[in-house]
Amino acid sequence: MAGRRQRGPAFAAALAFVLAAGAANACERPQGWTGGGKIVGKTWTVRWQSAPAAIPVGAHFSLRFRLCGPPVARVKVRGWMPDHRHGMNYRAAVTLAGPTGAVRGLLFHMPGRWQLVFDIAGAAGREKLVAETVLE
Ligand SMILES: [Cu+2]
Repeated sequence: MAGRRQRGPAFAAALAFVLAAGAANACERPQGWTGGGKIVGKTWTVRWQSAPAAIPVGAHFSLRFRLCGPPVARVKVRGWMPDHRHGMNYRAAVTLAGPTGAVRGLLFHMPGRWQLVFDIAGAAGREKLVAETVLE
């Protein structure tokens, strides 16, 4: 296949560059975690996993996450519906223990496109990491 043949030395070199550049942000999936997601930002990368694994509509769910990057001082997690320009009706509680954390009290109250937003702050600056999901 032509497509496969094109993945020659140039592709390998590009991949090696990406891997080297991203080494600090490789952010391995914590042991025992399945599913969930990974959001790569400029300063931080977050691995997250929800419980239950399939985010429900109209029921509380929780998250755990691990941040890779410089030390973190504060993390806020919220939901946002970009098409409707509203967030959740609840404020989630984040507990942070070093680079890992847990979020309780998330509730996406209607079907549609939701963003899961991590607002991260530390001495290195601030960053917003966003994952998107569509709930039916
Ligand atoms: Cu909405």
